[in-house]
Amino acid sequence: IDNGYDCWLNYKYIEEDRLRNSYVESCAQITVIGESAVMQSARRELSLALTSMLGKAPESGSFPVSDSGIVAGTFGSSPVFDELAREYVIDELGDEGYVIRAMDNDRLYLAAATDKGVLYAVFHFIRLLQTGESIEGLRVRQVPGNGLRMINHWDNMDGSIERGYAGNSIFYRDGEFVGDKGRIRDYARLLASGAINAVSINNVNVHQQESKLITKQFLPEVAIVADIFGDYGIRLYLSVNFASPIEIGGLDTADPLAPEVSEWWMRAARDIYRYVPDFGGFVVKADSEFRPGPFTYGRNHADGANMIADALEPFGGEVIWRCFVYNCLQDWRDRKTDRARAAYDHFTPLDGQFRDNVLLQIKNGPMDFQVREPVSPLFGGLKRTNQLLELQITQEYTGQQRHLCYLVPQWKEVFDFDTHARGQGSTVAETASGRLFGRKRGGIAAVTNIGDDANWTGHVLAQANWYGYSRLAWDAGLSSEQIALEWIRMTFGQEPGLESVILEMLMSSYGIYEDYTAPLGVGWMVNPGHHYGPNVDGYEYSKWGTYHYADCHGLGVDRSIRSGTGYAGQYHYPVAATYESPESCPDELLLFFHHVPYTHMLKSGKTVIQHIYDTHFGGAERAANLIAQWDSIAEKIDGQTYRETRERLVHQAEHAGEWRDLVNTYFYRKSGIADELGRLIY
Ligand code: GCW
Repeated sequence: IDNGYDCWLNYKYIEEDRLRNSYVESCAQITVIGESAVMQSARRELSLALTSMLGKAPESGSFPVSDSGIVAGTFGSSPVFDELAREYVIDELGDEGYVIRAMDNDRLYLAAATDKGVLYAVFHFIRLLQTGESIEGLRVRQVPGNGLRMINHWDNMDGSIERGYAGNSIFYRDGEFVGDKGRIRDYARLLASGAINAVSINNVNVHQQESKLITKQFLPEVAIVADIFGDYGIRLYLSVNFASPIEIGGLDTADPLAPEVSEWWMRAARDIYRYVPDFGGFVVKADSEFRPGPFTYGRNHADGANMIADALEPFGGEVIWRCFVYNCLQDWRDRKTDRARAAYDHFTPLDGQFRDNVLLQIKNGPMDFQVREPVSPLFGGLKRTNQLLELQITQEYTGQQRHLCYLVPQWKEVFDFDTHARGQGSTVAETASGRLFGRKRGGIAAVTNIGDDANWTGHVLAQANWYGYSRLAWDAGLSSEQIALEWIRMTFGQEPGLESVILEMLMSSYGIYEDYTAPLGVGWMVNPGHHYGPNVDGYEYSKWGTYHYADCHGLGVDRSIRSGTGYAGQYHYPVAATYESPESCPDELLLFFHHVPYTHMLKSGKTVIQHIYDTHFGGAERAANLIAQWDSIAEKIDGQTYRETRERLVHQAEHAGEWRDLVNTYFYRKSGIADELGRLIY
């Protein structure tokens, strides 16, 4: 059945004769040189893809290779690559870059410095066929924009997933690893097709059972899973509990400066590497939302991270230390404390103090994956510390995979944001990768949106976010449209009529979602706890301390230097100046930075209150239109996918109406200002 299980790797038969025939000849024979596990994965994949798309199994070529066909391997593995090796500077391709070249006669070379690079070349080549590209005279050279391209899981061992909206964990059930690991292998394959090279497999909130993942009780199973990922060039990481020395080690302290604590971590590291020689390292959430951390002992985060990093260093492991550290219980009378400031205030004073094998993982915004936030000023703030940009693929605040929300455009804005840390052009893509300040380690991580649902993501169209994330992680310069198009063609086949409709749905969806939810960057108007559905005052009067300060005069948070929390001052000039004044602050972030009256005039020429009404009426209407768009391609999509997706779109349309009514009604009654167009507001 075609229920989305294989996602974009379903390798549909290419119906169009001309196109298929244009591939057949070059692909009749394949030679993949090398027997490592990664090379075997590459060979298996290439043969599977060609057999299925071209309707004929390729012959496996032997060595020395015949005149035509595909030859894949590492540069040193055969003299056939010598000419290529002379042409390309192999050092510049690095460990993961690759080339694809049509050369002499009808040969196609897929070559790289390492096996992993060859695997990526294979997936790239397959993608060209899936998307109907010409392979004549191919000349591809690819080098990843980010060294670390990671997926984070928030899976718990009871099988649940924190902020998961697509079923249960594919790794665990009832406190144990799952027995049948077939699905994990399928997953590794999908990740490798997007050149993901790292995965952490348990929640950053590390509970009791999960704390034991680094002990002999679970390490044999961890090793099996690590091997599966290893076959696809992916390194495995675990989230650890900072208080492990107490919780599982029987010590009475986890003080990072206590010798018995660092000895404990060294022993733990030794054990892990005995089972998993290629273990990636630890992800740590410390002193955050009630998790233990160095603050308990009066130490700072460099003390904490470095101590653990030292334990992993001899084995080549690294510590990914999260910067999501803030006071989550801010008193409403306190107008100076600002959650948005927290990460920068905690971590910039420590810049330069972290070990080389520590990366600080920084959420894209200063708050928490809202539909609209400014980019975290920590990206331009840290100069002598490795960084990792953290995104959230799982749609916690963006519709929980019941609403359609293609997030690639949002992520593009993050990558393109100019921090001005070293003058113009200091984009997040440059800082996070490490390039801007010449750091060797850097990259990007994202919280996955998959679970054990048959189609992995619940909403089939949410697969585009998963796919899109990996493509951007490789090359942040790709456009949202191109990524969407690739995904559509690979997933649904090459069908022009279908393509334009789904493309339009995806590309409009982020704007639609933003329109009917919290306005102008203020965020947080959701139900506390599960974060789904409208609740304007949900957080306003809770203990969590995230505010919009709406009253009868106006709304928004004053984060200016002059009269507010000073958050705007965490950016470099001229960004700080732009945000500082309501006149220059971009409309979409106005309420994040300023408290203004409802009659404040936006750059768009509308008042804030009229903007709220217009976007909410418009957004809900456009959400409802998504159903008709989907229906227009009903015949071109398999029945199950069509129906399941339609159900979600219907729900979204209704729910968007609820958002519209709740938000409009709230602000109408608060402000007492009527809608200029006299539409129905309760
Ligand atoms: O967004 C919040 C989520 C928590 C999450 C936390 C974090 C894993 O609501 O569920 O905890 O962020 O990123 O640590």
